[in-house]
Amino acid sequence: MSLIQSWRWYGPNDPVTLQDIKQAGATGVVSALHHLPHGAVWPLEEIQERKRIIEEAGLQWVVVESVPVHEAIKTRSADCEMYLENYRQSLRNLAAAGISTVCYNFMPVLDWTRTNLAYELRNGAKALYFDWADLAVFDLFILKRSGAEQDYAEEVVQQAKERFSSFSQQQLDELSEIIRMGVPMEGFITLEHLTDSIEIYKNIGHAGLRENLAYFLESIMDVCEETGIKMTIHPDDPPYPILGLPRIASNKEDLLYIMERVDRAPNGICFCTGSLGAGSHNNPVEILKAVGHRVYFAHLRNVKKDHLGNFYESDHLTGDVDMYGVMKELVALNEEREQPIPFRPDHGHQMLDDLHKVTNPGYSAIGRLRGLAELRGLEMGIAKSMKGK
Ligand code: DNO
Repeated sequence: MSLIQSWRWYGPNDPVTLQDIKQAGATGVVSALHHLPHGAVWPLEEIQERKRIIEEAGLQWVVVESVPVHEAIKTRSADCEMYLENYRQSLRNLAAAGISTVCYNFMPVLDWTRTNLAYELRNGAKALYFDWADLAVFDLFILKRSGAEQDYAEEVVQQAKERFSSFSQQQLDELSEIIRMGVPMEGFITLEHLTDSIEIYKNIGHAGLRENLAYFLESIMDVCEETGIKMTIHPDDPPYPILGLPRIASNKEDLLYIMERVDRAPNGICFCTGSLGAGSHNNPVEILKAVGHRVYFAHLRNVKKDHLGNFYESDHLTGDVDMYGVMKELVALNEEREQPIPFRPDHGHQMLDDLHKVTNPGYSAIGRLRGLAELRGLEMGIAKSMKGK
């Protein structure tokens, strides 16, 4: 039994079609109802409709990524109970439609964060990039967060000052947009909203956010157990605090804490090699060994970091993440499972024809097709050589 080779599809508005996905060789689709506002109940009919479209194309909807956790739950503020009930109802509806793996994250306000969506590689392809000095330009001079300077190395602050004086207004606006963007289909957060949220999370802190996650998990686990839904938390991306916001899913200790704190089988992990691998404190293979029994979904991609911790997304097999080691572990885990583990090539370079197309950052077709092909070959080689032993 092989892993389920999957592909993220943003839905009917995604410039990458289901036909493209089939040609790339994936069999599983990872999708979400991105048009629904965060916190709304996902109606059964809409879930069924999405499922029908995917199945009609000859594919299978294997993971929902994501059912977003509303900020009221993350901050445990007014209306939290209502949003929890909505969440449970969405899970019931997904289960009724036959979908059983759900991805989510517990990152405050912002989802994944990059500072450049078109970092040009030597071969002309474009990759996503995270640069501390660019983040500091945003933090110090655009957001103007109080006390921000203390959060950066002196060298980074210096670089940020130089860059700020050389950037044009257009460059600054672009940087600001890139940082405030999460999932492309789900819009931007405003500077004011971000500033207010940072203040709210300051009071919640690391311990408070952990409590809020535990509360969230405890309040949905019964429904998960009744319906067979498996939840998978996506690690923080990047895996350290940014903009003064607390982070609680950034390393092995965090993931173990989450699993042990709410020690129930549906409380699982989306193992994202690129997110974890962006932290020099993390060894993804070692983390997978520690948490593997609760990994129900994987994102496979690679990163290359420099001495300051800046990183770009490298080719899937080459970079700081030992992809061979990760795949070996995943294949072994998968052998033990009744249900195969889905993985998707997470992000890909914008390359070849895609350089001339409008694509969703990280989610163009050809770069992911390359990633999937490489990962699929790696999986096959490992699986065959393991059998031979
Ligand atoms: C980025 C993705 C994330 C992920 C969410 C899960 O490419 O990995 O946006 O979907 O964080 O909730």
